[in-house]
Amino acid sequence: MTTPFTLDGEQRKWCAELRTLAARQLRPLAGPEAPGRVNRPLVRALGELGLLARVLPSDGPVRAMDLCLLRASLAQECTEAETALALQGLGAYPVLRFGTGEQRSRWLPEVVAGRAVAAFALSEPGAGSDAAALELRAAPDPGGDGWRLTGEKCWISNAPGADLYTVFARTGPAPRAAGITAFLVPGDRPGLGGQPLEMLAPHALGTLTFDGVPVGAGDVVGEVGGGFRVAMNTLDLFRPSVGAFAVGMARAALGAALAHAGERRAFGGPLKDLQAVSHRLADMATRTEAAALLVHAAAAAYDAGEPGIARRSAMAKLFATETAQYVVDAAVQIHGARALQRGHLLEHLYREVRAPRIYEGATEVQRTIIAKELYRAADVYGGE
Ligand code: COS
Repeated sequence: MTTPFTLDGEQRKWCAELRTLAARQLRPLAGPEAPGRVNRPLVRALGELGLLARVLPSDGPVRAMDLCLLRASLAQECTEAETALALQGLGAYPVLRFGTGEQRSRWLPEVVAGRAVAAFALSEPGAGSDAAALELRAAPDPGGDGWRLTGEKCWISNAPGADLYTVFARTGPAPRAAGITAFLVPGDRPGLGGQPLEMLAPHALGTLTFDGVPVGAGDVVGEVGGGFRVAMNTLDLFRPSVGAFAVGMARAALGAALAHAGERRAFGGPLKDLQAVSHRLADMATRTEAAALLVHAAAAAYDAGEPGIARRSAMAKLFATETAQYVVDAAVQIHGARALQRGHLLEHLYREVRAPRIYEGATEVQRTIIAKELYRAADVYGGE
């Protein structure tokens, strides 16, 4: 039976297939990489299995629900595969949605096949939550009709080893959001460098340095001065899917906690018979279910073109990432010391679950977005 609040049979079947695929074919490729090194065999496998084509379809709009089901299912079995998939989408979606025909035909088949690695370069040392404060300068090129990029990006996933970057830079004197333009910058452009960063995340992250990197009109993604909209539209799509990643991690942690509470005996019986444990498990399950519902609602609204997408996306990301932190932490507590041993699933999830509360807009940024919308439409808000 299907209701508006459950996945249909087809979706459930696809999720089960994705989990099997992730456990059998992707997890074996998810070995530890050197800091800053993109796991290219894993990205290629995502392409060969046709999963990247579901994220970046060539024959229709990107489906937020597909993206969310993919991310939640992969995350439940293999977070490395989940993140590699998501980063290809995040880096290349601006090209798919706003790029020129030439940009799309040059890059998207390569990204979808997993042969080219994409990255989304928005954050800077001085502009994280306040994205409109970014300072990377696109100055008119004195020797041509394009620009030269000068400055720095920081905490960029897949940097510095990606093949293409969607880069946000300041092209004019207009203040804040109005002066920003998005560019597609191939990784081999002269003047582009960067360093790996060792972060509490298993995927590659790094800095990018731009030393007069030349870009032309053919590299602009969207319109000159329209870069902030490109960034925000991209984040509107990807934020619920960060929530889906979190739901996948919460489900994995809940599954581990349930199994452990059933097997482990203490005080004369299995842990699950202790009320302190059973109530904790009930809370973990309830919050995970609520997070999944919010993620699915945001994705369905996105696909249906409903209004209020920024708010719905923000709510889904906020609630699901905070929930996953709670659930993973509770699962660790139920397991005790063994969960903190290097190599344990929960030790891995405990490290993985922290960053999504910060990237693609910290929890506090999501609250700001929700509150802004609330104040703007306070009269209609309660009516849904
Ligand atoms: N879709 C389309 N346009 C949007 C938008 C959205 N979701 N959100 C904002 N805009 C537009 C606004 O309409 C406004 O346009 P006009 O000036 O033409 O009216 C412009 O963008 C600026 O909007 P606003 O004044 O609301 O921007 P702020 O500087 O206050 O910043 C937040 C808004 C906080 C939402 C933004 O800075 C943000 O998302 N920060 C987090 C960044 C982030 O996620 N970084 C992670 C990088 S990827 S790991």
